[in-house]
Amino acid sequence: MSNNERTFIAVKPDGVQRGLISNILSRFENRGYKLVGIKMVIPTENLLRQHYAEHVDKPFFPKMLNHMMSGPVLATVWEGKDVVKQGRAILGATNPLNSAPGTIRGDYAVDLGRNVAHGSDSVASAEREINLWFKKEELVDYQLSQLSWIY
Ligand code: RTP
Ligand code: MG
Repeated sequence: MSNNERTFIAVKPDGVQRGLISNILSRFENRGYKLVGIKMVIPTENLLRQHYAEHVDKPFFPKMLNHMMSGPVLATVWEGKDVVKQGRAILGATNPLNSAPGTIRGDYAVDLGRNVAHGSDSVASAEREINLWFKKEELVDYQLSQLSWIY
């Protein structure tokens, strides 16, 4: 299993407005994942239509689009062993009413449309989403010395 796997995690506008950024980042840092990209973005409709391509024809899409464009999103890329799957576990189930306490959604959300954060659902989606939200030069390659205590 690769220590260089990457995932795309975004704090949605509701998470940003509620001041949950540092809490969400610290969960990934504390777990031992390396932050390789981070920026604030107010996403365009075009970006969101590509990001959520699998959902564009669903009835909830217009409402979701509206919400996601309503304010800044914190876009991040994290690297480490099994980070895609573990990232989804850290987020919790899509519907916060099914998310276990201890997960981000299980601790901070009750509404499906206001579930605080996004995480890539597969390694292939992660690659696609990272390329969509970040330019190559915005991702930083570096060694984290504390990782020798984790791996
Ligand atoms: P995300 O992409 O945001 O990380 O969420 P997810 O993979 O856990 O769930 P997904 O199926 O990809 O759904 C994307 C987002 O759409 C909203 N949603 N609303 N029936 C509805 O009203 C409905 N279903 C999904 C949620 O905010 C979900 O996170
Ligand atoms: Mg999804």
